[in-house]
Parts: sequence; C-alpha cells; structure tokens
Amino acid sequence: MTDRPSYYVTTPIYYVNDVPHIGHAYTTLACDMLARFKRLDGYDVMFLTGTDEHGQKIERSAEKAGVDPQAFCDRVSDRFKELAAAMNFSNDQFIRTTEDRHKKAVQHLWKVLEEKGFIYEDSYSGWYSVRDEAFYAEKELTVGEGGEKLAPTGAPVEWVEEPSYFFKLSAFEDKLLELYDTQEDFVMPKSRLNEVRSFVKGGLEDLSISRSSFKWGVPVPGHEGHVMYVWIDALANYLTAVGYPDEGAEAYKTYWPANVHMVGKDILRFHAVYWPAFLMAADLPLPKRVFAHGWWTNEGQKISKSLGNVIDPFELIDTYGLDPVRFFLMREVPFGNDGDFSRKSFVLRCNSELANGIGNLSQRTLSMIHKNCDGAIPTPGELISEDKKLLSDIEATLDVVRSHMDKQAFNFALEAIFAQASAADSYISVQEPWKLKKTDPERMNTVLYVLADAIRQIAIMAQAIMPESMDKLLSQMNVTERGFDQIGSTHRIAPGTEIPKPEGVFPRFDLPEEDAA
Ligand code: ME8
Repeated sequence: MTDRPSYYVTTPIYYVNDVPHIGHAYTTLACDMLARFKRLDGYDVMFLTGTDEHGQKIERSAEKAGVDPQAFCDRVSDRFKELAAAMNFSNDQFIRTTEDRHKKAVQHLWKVLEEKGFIYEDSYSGWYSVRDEAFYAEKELTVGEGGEKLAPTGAPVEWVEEPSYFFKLSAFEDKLLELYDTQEDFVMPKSRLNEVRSFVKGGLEDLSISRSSFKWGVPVPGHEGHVMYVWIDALANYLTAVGYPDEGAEAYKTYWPANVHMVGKDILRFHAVYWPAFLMAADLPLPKRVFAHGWWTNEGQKISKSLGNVIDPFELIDTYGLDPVRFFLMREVPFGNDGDFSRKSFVLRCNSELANGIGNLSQRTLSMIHKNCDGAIPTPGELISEDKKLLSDIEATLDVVRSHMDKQAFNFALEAIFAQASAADSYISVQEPWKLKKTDPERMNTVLYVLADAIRQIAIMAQAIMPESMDKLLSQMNVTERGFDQIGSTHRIAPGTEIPKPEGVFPRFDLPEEDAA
C-alpha cells in the first residue's frame, strides 16, 4: 500500500478471432493516455488490458485455421502483445482468459452467484449471434436482403436450443435504474446513459450464462457438460487481475473497484447492465464508471474485414512514426463521438499542431538559445507582465487539462495543452527575441528563458500522449524532473542548464498524392 491515491483503468479484452486493428489500438491508447497522465499526477495506477479467448467464435476460428484452440489463442494473443509494444502502451498487466488464475476467479464468482440463489437451471431456446457472442430477442432482429434474420448489429443469428443455466437478471431492473440515477457518471457520455436506461426500462429477461453445445470455455463448476457464457467469463477478468477471489489481496484492496472501464459503444450493454448486475448479486463493489467511446470509419466507410479496408496500426506507425499516430487518434475527434480516419486529415493535423506547432516552437527557441546564449539557458532579468502572463496561463492549464482528463475528454485536454504552444508562438512574434540580440541582450535573455520554461512545462504536460517525443525534447533541455509537481513557478528551469544544438522532434508530412494537387 502507498499513500498515493489509486487509479484502476481497464480496456476491453479483445477477441483473438482476428488480428488487432486501429479500433483496438484506439481504445487501449485512450487508457494509456489516462494511465500515464494519472501516474505523472502522482497516482498509483493499475492499467489492464488483455485478450478474451473463449467461446464459440474463437472455437470456430481455430477450427477454420486448422489449429488447436489454445495454440490459436497463443498466436493471436501474441499479436496483441506486439501491438502494445509497438504503440508504447504502459499497461501493468496483460491478462488472458485462458490463464489458470482467471479460470479459478470466474469459477469462484459463479459459485458465489449460485450460493446466493441467482443461478438456476433451465433450457435456452432462442436466437444467438456467434459473431457478437450475444443472445437476441425476436423483437430485436431485422431482416437481411436475402430474407434472413439478422442481429441489430447486422451479424447473422442462429437458432439455439440447449440446456443452460440462467442468471436472474430480471431481479436487477430496479437496482440498476437506481444505480443510473444515483451514481453520477456511472455511464458516460450522458447520451449513452439514456440508451442504457431505456434498455433496462424496457424490461430485463434472465440471462443464459452457460452453453452446453460446444466445449471451448471455462467449465461450469459442479455441472459437467456446461461451459460458461463467454461474457461472464470475460467480464470477470477485471476482478481476476487484482487478485479476486482473494478479497484480502493487496492489489484487490488497492485498486478495486475500478475507476474506469473503457469500452467501445458496441459493448456498452454488457458493461453497464450485465456487469453491475453480476457484481450486485455477488455483493461486490461496483466500478465507478463505464465510458463508451465511438467508432472509427475509414475514409467514410465502415471498417470491416470483408470490405478490405481495415486500418493496420503497424503500417501507420511504420509510415508516420508512433507519436503522430498516437496524437492524431486522441486529438482529432471528440472522445465519445464516431470519427473518420483519413490520411489527409492526419497529415494536416500533424503538420499544423506538431511540426509547425510545438516542433517549430521548440526548434526555434532552442536554436536561438544554443546560438546566442553560449549553449545554455540564460539568466533572466525582471519579468514583465507579458512574460508572467504566458507562464501563469501555462501553469493554470494543468487544472484545465486535469478536469478534461477526469471526464475522458482527451481531445479537449490536448487542445488545451497545444493552445499554450500557440500562445508561446504569439509571444515570440510580439517579443521578437532575434531583434533584441543587438538592441537589448538582457531582455533577449529573459524572453528566451521564459520560452524555455514554457516549452518545458508544455512538454511535461504532453508526455502522456507523446511519451517518446516529449522524452526527446525534455532530454534536449536536460530536464530530468518530469512529474506534474514540476509545473509552476516553484520549479523553473535552471539558468546555466546546457542546451546542445537541437534536433527536430516532429517531421512535416506530405499530403497523400490524390489530395496534394
Ligand atoms: O467485444 N472503432 O472484443 P472485440 C473504435 N471480447 N473502436 C473499435 C473499433 C472501431 N472501428 N473496432 C473495435 C469484444 N473497437 C469482447 C470484449 S470485455 C470484458 C470483452 C474496439 O475484439 C472497441 O473498444 O470485438 C470495441 O468495444 C472493442 O474493440 C471490441 O473488441
């Protein structure tokens, strides 16, 4: 235990039926930015991601690939680990649902639910979509072009009849509605909360939580022939990772309940309805928030394997470098909304805010210092009101950014940080330090000092989104203390700090050929 406040953030665990794409990178990146930000702000953070490896979808994919399911899971799960490394994710754990610790945890949870009288045996007959790993009521289905029945997501459904155990979800209608009314911001954004509330108000049926027509799942304890429904298995990963069922485990005591379960809008129902109901039934504390973000399309089109337009994060990183990719994904679209990925927007955004923004600002300033101040941070004279304003505005930005981050408004957090880079640019244009060299070298020293300290603080705040580039920039300035406790007037950059000839941090990109003309 530390006396620092704790913060637990989770990503969905991704199905291993398919290799990772930009959507998976996006969700985990949002959590990475949050985790890094909280660490820099002094929190004791637990950041969890991983893979969801059971269920019929995985069993069938393995069969199709002609590989044993475990070997299949090992292979694809590794690819998600490679993505985490390529994206510089700082997850503290990578959980896999085929691990023993997880099977034990979810079997324990099952037994608790059973002992408390929330599980009963019956048989299920109804519609099931393997692609969504979800049951659908007849009234939810739509009809496809060929007259076939489809899930509301467009996924095919099949009729299933089999013995099954059920969870008494219907008993939780009122309790869930009360949760949405009383626990502020349990579901965010607000518009999503309304969606969830009206789903629950529409009436909840008991949920089939075991399958008996295939094998690839966690065995239901004491009931041979049944494996758990993949969603009860998957959701429990958030508990396994902190040591459940040992409620006395240090990690459990420190981190549970989670602060944020980050998910895409497609899986909100599982997290905001089923998950709290399971936890209430087991008498376990509820997570503080479920945040459902929007979906990316590719140049206006839905991203899908069958359309062949899946955006490969590895390819993007190869083409543009990692930090511009991280920056663009979090900066471009208000978090929570859907967004469109286009290379033109990518290039325009990165050129204006990275290459021409913070990149140019730091390159110009550090070059001037290197050249005109004997390669070291100059000693400032007395600060005038413009100097003080720039620095105090930057200091005040930290609280603005904190408040955006606490609402998962990542784009606004970045906008606030980068507005300070623009403010520093305007300050240069007004102060014209290059002219002061001859007319008033002491004032030039002050201006360059103020700029260096402004850049130091902007770079400290931007570390959560661009860890590598900001490390490069801060290292060029010999800044070693980089936590948010270093923001403000008590920790200014020390005069005399060596500033070598700077190297550019952000390249400028060319527009894609079709847009360049
Ligand atoms: O649902 N845009 O796994 P999954 C944005 N195993 N985000 C996207 C996206 C897109 N186009 N496509 C995918 C599962 N995502 C379950 C979760 S959790 C206990 C179990 C992201 O591999 C988004 O976060 O289908 C979405 O919710 C998730 O990937 C779905 O991943």
